[in-house]
Formats: sequence, structure tokens, C-alpha cells
Amino acid sequence: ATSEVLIDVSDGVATVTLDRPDSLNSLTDTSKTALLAAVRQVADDASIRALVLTGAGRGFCVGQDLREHAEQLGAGSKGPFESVSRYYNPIATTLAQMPKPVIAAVNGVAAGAGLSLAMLADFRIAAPTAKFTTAFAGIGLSCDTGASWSLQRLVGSARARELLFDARTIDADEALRIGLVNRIEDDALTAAQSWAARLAAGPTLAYAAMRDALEFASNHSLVESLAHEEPLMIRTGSSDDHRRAVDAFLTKQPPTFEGR
Ligand code: T3D
Repeated sequence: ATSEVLIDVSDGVATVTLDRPDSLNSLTDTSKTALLAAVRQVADDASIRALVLTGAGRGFCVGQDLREHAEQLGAGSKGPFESVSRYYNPIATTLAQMPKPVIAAVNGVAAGAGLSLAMLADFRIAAPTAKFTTAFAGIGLSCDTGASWSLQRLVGSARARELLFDARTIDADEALRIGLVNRIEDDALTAAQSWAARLAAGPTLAYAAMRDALEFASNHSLVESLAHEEPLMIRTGSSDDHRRAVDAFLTKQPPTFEGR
């Protein structure tokens, strides 16, 4: 962790907090470096069984820091866009592929790549005051950090195109209505952490396999998806968690899961 990205681990749940509140947690090279290190640390640590991603202050994350971006553009280098392969893409793949559930606690405005980060989580809990904008078109850019992939899966193609081309800002109620967020909670962070704590006490290997299976099935045929599901069932079927949960069922006990 650095002063721009904080990591707190408690009861198997890591909370990663973007911490540049004065600019609504916009992303600089420094904060992107720290965020990439943080999500890699969470992905690699088997004792962490769920991740909550949130922002400090009144914003969640407004994407690229446009002051730093303008300085880099002004310097005439192609520097700003090296950020996509150096930071945004590996952050996106690490979030999407980590073998444990991810929840975004969208405490405030989510814009641009900040919205993209939230969309890569399994679940989004929004504060009533949260706002959402793809923002990219507003500054003449395409979209990144997986927005082209995630947004249309969450809200459908017609709405995704509208939200990308139009880049209007929507409120939490509209986000809930169109399926962009799962829930609205007054204290989004506490609600996300308590959901994450339940998930962290759950069958982590099964959740990891479900993440993998859902991503695969989203762009493969039924027959291909059936074939992809089989080894994941065999792998989770040989886990301690599965065997103990079956025993617990047969002896009418509640299951306990250790994530192995
Ligand atoms: O380098 C590359 O690889 C390019 C990659 C790009 C990926 C991207 O994420 S592009 C998209 C970048 N983000 C945006 O374009 C969003 C810009 N921000 C806004 O449109 C608005 O701020 C919001 C709609 C998000 C929120 O509006 P509001 O009214 O709630 O807040 P505000 O007053 O506009 O902002 C508060 C402060 O945060 C303000 O600072 P100040 O004037 O009080 O000192 C504002 O400048 C600052 N801020 C907001 N967004 C950014 C930012 N500072 C730097 N970068 C930002 N993205």
C-alpha cells in the first residue's frame, strides 16, 4: 500500500481504498502503480477470500487524472496512452480473473476508467448519492479498462451504446433500474464489507470457478460452455470444502468452508 491506495485486511476480506479524495480519486501513474500492486497482492494471497474496492471521500473513482494526462499530452509524448497496456489492462485482468469474489462499494461518483473498475467486480453496491458516467466521449476518447466488454453485459447493448456515446451522468436509482448496480445502501462500504465477509466464509474455489465459467460462457456457445464447465466441476468436486459440505448435508449440520 502507498498513501494513494490503502489495503486493509480483516477476517479474510481485503478492502482496497483509492485515496486521492481531493480529485475524487482520479488515477495518476503513482496511484495506478499502487492499485496494480494492491490487486495483485490480493489475488495472490490465499488467506484473502474476498475483495472490496472503494474510494475515500465523496467519490469512488473518476478515472484517469486529467491534470497529469494533460501534462503528459503537452510533453508531446505518446506517454499517456502507454498507461493502457502498462496499468489499465493488467489492473482489469487481475480484477476480473482473481480466484475470489470482488465487490465494488461505489460510495460516490464513478466515471471513466473508475466506472470500468466497478463494472469488473462481481457485485456493485451504490450509495444513494453515487453517480455514474462513462465520461470517455466527453473528452473525445474511446473506452478502456474493459468498459466495452462489461457495460453491455450488465445493461444490454442498446443501453451500453447510449451510455457510451452520450456519456450522460445517471444517478443511483437509474443505475439500479438498468442493472448497473445490485443494490443501493446508505452505507455502501459497510454493506459491501458484510457481504464480502459472508463470501469470504464461503466456498472460495467454487466462486473462482463460477467467475471463470461465467466469463467463458459469455462469449462461447452452449456446447463449448458445457465442455468448459466439466473440469471446473471435477476440480471443485475434489476440494475439501465439497466433501465436508456433503458430509454436513447428510448429517444435517451447517456447512463450513475453508476455501480449499
Ligand atoms: O492516459 C490514458 O491512458 C487515458 C485513459 C483514460 C481513462 C479514463 O478514465 S478517461 C475519463 C477521465 N475522466 C473524466 O473525464 C471525468 C471527468 N470528471 C467529471 O466529468 C466530473 O468531475 C464528474 C462528473 C466525475 C463529477 O462531477 P462533480 O460535479 O461531482 O465534481 P467536480 O466538481 O467536477 O470535481 C471535483 C474535483 O475533482 C474538481 O477539482 P477542483 O476543481 O475542485 O480542484 C475536479 O477538477 C476534480 N476531478 C474530477 N475528475 C477529475 C478531476 N481531476 C482530475 N482528473 C479527473 N478525471
